[in-house]
Amino acid sequence: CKRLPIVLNTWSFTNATIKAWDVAYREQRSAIDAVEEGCTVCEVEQCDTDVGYGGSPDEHGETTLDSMIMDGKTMKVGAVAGLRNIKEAISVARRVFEQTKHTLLAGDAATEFAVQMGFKKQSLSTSFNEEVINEWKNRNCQPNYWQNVLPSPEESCGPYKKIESVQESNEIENGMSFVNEQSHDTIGMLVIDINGNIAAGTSTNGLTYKIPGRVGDSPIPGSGAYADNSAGGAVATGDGDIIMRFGASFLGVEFLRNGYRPQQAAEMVIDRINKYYPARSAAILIVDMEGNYGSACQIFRSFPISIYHSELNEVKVETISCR
Ligand code: SD4
Repeated sequence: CKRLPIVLNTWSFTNATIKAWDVAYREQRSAIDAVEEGCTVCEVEQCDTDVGYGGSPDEHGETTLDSMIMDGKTMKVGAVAGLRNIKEAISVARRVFEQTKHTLLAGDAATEFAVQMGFKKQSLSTSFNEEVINEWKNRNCQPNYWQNVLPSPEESCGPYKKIESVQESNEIENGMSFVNEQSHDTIGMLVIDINGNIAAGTSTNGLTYKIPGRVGDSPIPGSGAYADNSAGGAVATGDGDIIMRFGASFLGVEFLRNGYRPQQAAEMVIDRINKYYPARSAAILIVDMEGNYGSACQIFRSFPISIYHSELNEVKVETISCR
């Protein structure tokens, strides 16, 4: 049975789901429009302070944005990574998709592109960022994402020096923070429109205290999201440094192509990650072209997804427990 159109996204970001549903169902517009406009809701609302401006500051206190959008009909992708000083990350990604032959623009130059496209340059930092960074400095900058390095004694947060002792190194490794229930951030959205075309998108401000320049899985095609009309789509959330090592979303869609059902495919993706990194968080949401979906996760205690499709009268949140 086909439940189209259908909108699904990570976490209980239901306003984003409802917006995408309105675009895909009431306005009967394309999946790609629905993904852009749905994810934009989270960029404006700063969903969980973890999408959009003012959240997840890097070590320097700056918020930077990662986003991508992918069309499963044409396999076109637009993405931005480490986008600075522009709030509308997924719309800039859409411009990369529509106005260029490139796939992914990064950093200051991505900002320059966005300004040329008419987006307004503005600070993404808020007083919330300052609080988060001050609190971190009070904890001597632990945990953070360095490994085998320590802040030099005269500075509380960097410059960092390499450490040689195994004991010191273990202490840091064990104290490292991973994305958890309190610090999840990414909206990943999948939409199949009334014409049976699928699109996928992500938008995030990444990980708190990340090393400046760090890019997560979210803007990487096949890692944070993937969509292909001939098989289905997937979006991932969690510890992007790990998720991208497995091309998790691509992998999930390939499992669909090989005949696995969405739930099996999702579990197989998490199994693959679990074999190497059982202590790092990861969650995946997968949909086939008929609107059947599945999800799986590890380390997060639970993983809610928001859903709207033609058999429902309202948006629904389904939550699974993680291993
Ligand atoms: C990242 N995957 O930048 C994102 C973060 C996230 O739930 O999804 N957290 O690694």
